[in-house]
Amino acid sequence: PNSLFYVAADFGASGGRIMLGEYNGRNLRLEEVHRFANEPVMLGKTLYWDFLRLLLEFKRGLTLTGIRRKNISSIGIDTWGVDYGLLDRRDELIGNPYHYRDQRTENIGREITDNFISWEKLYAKTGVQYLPFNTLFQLYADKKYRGSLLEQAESLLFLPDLFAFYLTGHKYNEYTVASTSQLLNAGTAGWDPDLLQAVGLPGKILQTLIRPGQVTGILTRAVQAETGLGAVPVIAVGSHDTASAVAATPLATAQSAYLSCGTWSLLGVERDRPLMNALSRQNNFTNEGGVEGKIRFLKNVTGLWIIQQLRKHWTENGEEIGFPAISKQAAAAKNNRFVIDPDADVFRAPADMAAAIRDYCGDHGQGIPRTIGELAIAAYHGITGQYKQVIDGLEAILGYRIDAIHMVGGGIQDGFLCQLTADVTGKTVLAGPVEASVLGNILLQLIAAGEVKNLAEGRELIQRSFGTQEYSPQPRE
Ligand code: LRH
Repeated sequence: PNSLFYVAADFGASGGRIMLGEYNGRNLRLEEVHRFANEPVMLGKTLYWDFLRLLLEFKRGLTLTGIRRKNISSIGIDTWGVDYGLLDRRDELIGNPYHYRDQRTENIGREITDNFISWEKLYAKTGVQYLPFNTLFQLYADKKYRGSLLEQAESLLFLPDLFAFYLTGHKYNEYTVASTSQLLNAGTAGWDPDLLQAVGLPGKILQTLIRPGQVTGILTRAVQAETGLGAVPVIAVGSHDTASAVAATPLATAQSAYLSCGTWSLLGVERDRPLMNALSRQNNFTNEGGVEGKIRFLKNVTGLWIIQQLRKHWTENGEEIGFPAISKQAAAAKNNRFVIDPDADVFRAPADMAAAIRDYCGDHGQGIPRTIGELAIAAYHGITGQYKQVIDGLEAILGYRIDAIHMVGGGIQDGFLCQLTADVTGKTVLAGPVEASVLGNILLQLIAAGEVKNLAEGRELIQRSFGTQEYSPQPRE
């Protein structure tokens, strides 16, 4: 039989990629078509995504796709969560989408929970973890600082919805990405009108929620002309990148955890229902929406962001160094006692990550890390130490032992990180696939097309096609 071809557009905080998935009825194969950096722009004091550039790279990727293959079955889009664009009544983009690391949300969560709705109540309603940049908080900041813009807004589209809109002309909000907003009610999995009312936000901007696995439109004639592609359908996939990554994780047992490793580390389990209680709230676990009606019960750990920012710092200071070399030097660091708390506020968006780590270690009586290896090992210890805490928290809340951790995403190309994770947590690590978000994206397209029956069958396909690599925990000195 002839192969089928699917396009996945996957936008992460540090880069995007347009990939082709080839399905021959038995196995899945990936082909990279276009890869590009995602470089946010500081405009004065405000941090924005370079949305126009990202859309341009997306369309360039589609053009390159069309040159390789004429018979594209469909396109799926996934991106990071929480961020959004606002459209006015003429469907024009009002301003450029803000980056979730922008400072304008500082103290906003506090202001809301002090004045409008307590954190206990907000968590009980939404089941969403406290992160300073939850969409609810960002919208409140918009209202506070740029009220006139919010007044003009007719539609809110999360980033994947926004890309899809510019391809098809259709507006909707896909459920998995909407579930990161703190605007959904965990019980109904629909918008929570009380919540918007409590903080005085216009409910009309929210769109119809759609579930992953649905056709949402076809490329507009203009985009067809621009890219050389035909009337290709766009499918709503698990458009939150983490939802796609989890969909493609070949979980070995019901007691397995997943750990999606990119700029962020997302560590948790898949469940059939949300779980909100005092313990989950105190440990700041979130209930995000997954594909096939699943709930992603997980926690955000600041992940490779720290290492990415170290690399940026070194590069800007004339020291070109790649991730494999950083990892190697960390493993060989002479003084390897250093450890940071990667989730401390000082690491959210420091101008100089190396200085931030030196200050942190100095302030915590560890001495000053100086070499590349010492700075990096402080981050590795911090990150894997958090993994251990999250696993302990999960086991306490769930009341069972996690028997393995599936690591997926770009970060698993770092074997040192995988081994250290096994050693620190004492769990077997099963690493793979690397391109989890892309594969989850394609999987949902295969399910929508009826080529793959469901998530379980899809995960078998992923395991069969890509396999996993095992890291056993070694005793630590
Ligand atoms: C990972 C991710 C994560 C969100 C963050 C904003 O890419 O989507 O799940 O919390 O970005």
